[in-house]
Amino acid sequence: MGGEPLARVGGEPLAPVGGEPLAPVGGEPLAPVGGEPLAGAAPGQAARELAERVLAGHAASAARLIRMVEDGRPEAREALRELYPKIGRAHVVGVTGPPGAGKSTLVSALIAELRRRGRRIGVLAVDPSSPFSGGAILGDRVRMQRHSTDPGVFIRSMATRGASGGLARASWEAELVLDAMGCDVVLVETVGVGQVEIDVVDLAHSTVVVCLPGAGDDVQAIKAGLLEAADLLVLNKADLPGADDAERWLHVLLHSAKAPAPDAWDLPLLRTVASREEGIPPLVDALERHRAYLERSGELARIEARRARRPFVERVRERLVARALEGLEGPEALRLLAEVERRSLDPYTAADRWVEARLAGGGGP
Ligand SMILES: Nc1nc2c(ncn2[C@@H]2O[C@H](COP(=O)(O)OP(=O)(O)OP(=O)(O)O)[C@@H](O)[C@H]2O)c(=O)[nH]1
Ligand SMILES: [Mg+2]
Repeated sequence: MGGEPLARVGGEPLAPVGGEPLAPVGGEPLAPVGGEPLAGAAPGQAARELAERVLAGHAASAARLIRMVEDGRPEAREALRELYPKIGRAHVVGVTGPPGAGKSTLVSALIAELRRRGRRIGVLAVDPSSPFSGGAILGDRVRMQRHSTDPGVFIRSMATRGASGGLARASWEAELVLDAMGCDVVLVETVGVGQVEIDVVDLAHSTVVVCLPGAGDDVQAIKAGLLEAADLLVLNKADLPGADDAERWLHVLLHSAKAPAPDAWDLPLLRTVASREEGIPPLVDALERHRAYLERSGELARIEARRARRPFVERVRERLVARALEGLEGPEALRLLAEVERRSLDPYTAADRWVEARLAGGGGP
């Protein structure tokens, strides 16, 4: 873990707030941000103190804890354990859609409007380490820069480090930290290119799918399952030629989907020009209506159950994999392997035996 230079760049806080300098914190994974070294105190104590600072809304401590999670530091787990019972307030909004649809510009415009309404905002810009990501983080930095001195806005970019599990994992924890530091709304931006954004949809209470005029590939992206994930559909770049056609087409697409039950959420289609901040207040209104709908309908409880299940399953998977891989260089494993080499045992049976033996010896949870 850690060490790949690209992932490092993506893992930097985009715009640390609360008086932090904007300059990235070198390549040092543990450079103490905010000047509170972790060394010295007992580990449990230090983790508790870090958790307290996060709960008090200290941005540099939040950045630091997210970094610790990404680096797989065991103290991070202790701090998260402290935070977990105290959170669950934030409205998590996923913003996804095809590359270049204007997601970051829209997020920036949403921040401005939400700030006008007095909300505290956290932003996670998830870089899927895809071919599209080359300039994305830099672009995001520029677009969101104007909020970097606002202490009510905390922006963090995260790399997925290749593995799709890595995305769900670190972004789940980062969202938890942002919630703990008092963010009312957490905006999570991902490029809609595949499985990655579906992972993030799993994290969100409300998912905004951003599309743009021009049909072709984005139509495909929407067909590929994004539409089913959408709670709000935004046609951005509504200033471009073809916007009216795209809107008509999207309406057809929406209404060809199954008719919603009378009390179900009616997926709204909104037009925006994010670069000119046009159409943003109706979008924020719709987000607030969706949140209210989730509460009223009981859907929120279902989403919370999904959000609780995901990290649990991930942790179980991690623990089991770690346990099963223990001792793979030891004599028992080598004996099994020798049989596989001699072809007196096939690798499937060998693996079954190994895993069963490892897990049987492990005791309960
Ligand atoms: N004409 C027009 N251009 C826009 C609008 N919104 C964003 N843009 C431009 O579209 C380009 C891409 O915007 P981004 O916000 O970076 O798009 P994105 O979806 O975040 O891009 P990736 O994260 O790289 O997938 C930028 O040059 C924006 O200035 C809009 O409403 N109208
Ligand atoms: Mg972007």
